[in-house]
Amino acid sequence: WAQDCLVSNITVKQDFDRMRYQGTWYAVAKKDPVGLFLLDNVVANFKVEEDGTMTATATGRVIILNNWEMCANMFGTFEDTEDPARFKMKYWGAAAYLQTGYDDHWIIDTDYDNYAIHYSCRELNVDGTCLDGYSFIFSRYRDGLRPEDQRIVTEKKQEICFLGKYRRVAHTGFC
Ligand code: ODT
Repeated sequence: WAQDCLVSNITVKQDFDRMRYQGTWYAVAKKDPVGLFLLDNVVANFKVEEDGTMTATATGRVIILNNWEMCANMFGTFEDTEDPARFKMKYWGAAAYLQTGYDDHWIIDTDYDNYAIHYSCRELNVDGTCLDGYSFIFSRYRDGLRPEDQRIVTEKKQEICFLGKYRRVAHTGFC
């Protein structure tokens, strides 16, 4: 099995169910993009609004203006695409000096009750591989993934060509 690492060949969760995805997810690992923003203590909360739109809030420790450490309160709305697991995420912060953006937001895999693998490629290389992207591994539990979920997560990290590029996301109670 030869891996081409083309972003267009990356597969996502089949029949993604946004209702079951709702609620709290703790980031346990992250592959950073260029100019990383969320450092650690990252917790996301997903919700489906009355009109069916998926939205989320997230908090996390950030360092802004080179030196100022704070908890960022972030908001996101997710635009649907033809694929139920591929969204465009519009995001902004509670304060104007926080990051804003418009990123791909793909749910690579989840079992809804324990683990989730998120992926976003911000910039492609000319050959169709990812030049600048980020990914979060989420757990329903603050203390991390269950051993039985680790195998599948490792497999998926490899499939999205980010294996070995993740760091652990600590939960210290800062946020
Ligand atoms: O931290 C980085 O380096 C890049 C990611 C910044 C995006 C933060 C946007 C948060 C918007 C609200 C919550 C959404 C939950 C998203 C889950 C995963 C992707 C951020």
